[in-house]
Amino acid sequence: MKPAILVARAIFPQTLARLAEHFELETNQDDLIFTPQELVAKLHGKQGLLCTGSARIDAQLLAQTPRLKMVANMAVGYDNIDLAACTQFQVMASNTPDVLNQTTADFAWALLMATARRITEAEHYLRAGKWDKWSYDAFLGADLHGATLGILGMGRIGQAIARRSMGFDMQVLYHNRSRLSPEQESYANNAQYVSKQELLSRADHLILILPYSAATHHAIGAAELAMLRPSATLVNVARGGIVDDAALIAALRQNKIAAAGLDVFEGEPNLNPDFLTLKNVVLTPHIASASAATRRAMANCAADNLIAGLTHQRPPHLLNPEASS
Ligand code: 8YV
Repeated sequence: MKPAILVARAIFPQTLARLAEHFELETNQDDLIFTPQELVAKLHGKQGLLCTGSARIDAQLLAQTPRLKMVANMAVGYDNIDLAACTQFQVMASNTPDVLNQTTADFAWALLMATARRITEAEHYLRAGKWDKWSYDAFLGADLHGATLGILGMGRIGQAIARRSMGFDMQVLYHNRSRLSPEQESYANNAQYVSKQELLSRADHLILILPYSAATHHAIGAAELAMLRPSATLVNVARGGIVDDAALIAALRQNKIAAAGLDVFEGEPNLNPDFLTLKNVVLTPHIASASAATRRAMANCAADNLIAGLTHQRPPHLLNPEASS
């Protein structure tokens, strides 16, 4: 008999077909977002779960899902998963790294360019029929070429973002838990390691791409925003909780920074409605990895992990090897 799994979110039919070769599936192609209680009920008798960040996997859930052996997250970030609890309950957990690095880096640039050059604000003006003449000072933005790019969090995606700055002749500064190797710094357009304070005070454009955890909660709050230049652009393609959104809204309102490009929000998808009243923001609904090819690769990667984990092989992207013994 095939093991039973829950695919907790809607997914490509091809991925479901592949999973169905190995498992009895319960699917959710209507893409309902389950409450924790609903998730526990759906997981009854299931050995595997394929999920996204909308599923919180913690000790409370795991204590009620004794058959569960493996959770495959379709995301590189896994702040929704309490890894220590998974290990305690001998549940393997996996993520989908690497396949999304380049696509997410592309998007970070799209958001930076749209924000610094006020593209969505200008488009709204045009669509509203307000464009009656060219003006020398309409929609003046900030240059990217020759500017200093700051990157907070210099993992694989951060390095891919930095590399793209070569074409804009930018100087790259970064801050990270640890310094990169000389080879990695050279790949990342000769990025220079600096303190967080120096990064904030020198960046013309600052991109956040660090994992979310208790340690990085509100890594950018009122104090950090005050260190940024009034002309600075802030881009967040990491996680909502990294920025204190109320403090960011205040800084944007008071023009303490020039603009922000945000793909992630605290409490998303229920973002702070004050964001919608601001002109100096570009807001997107958590789509940095959303290219057709990359989302397919992420789905395949999550499926590979699940298939391996439930067929006595080591999942390629196992996050807690201690749980597989
Ligand atoms: C996912 C992401 O699409 O990989 C991540 O960490 O943020 C996105 O690529 C999203 O997290 C799905 O929950």
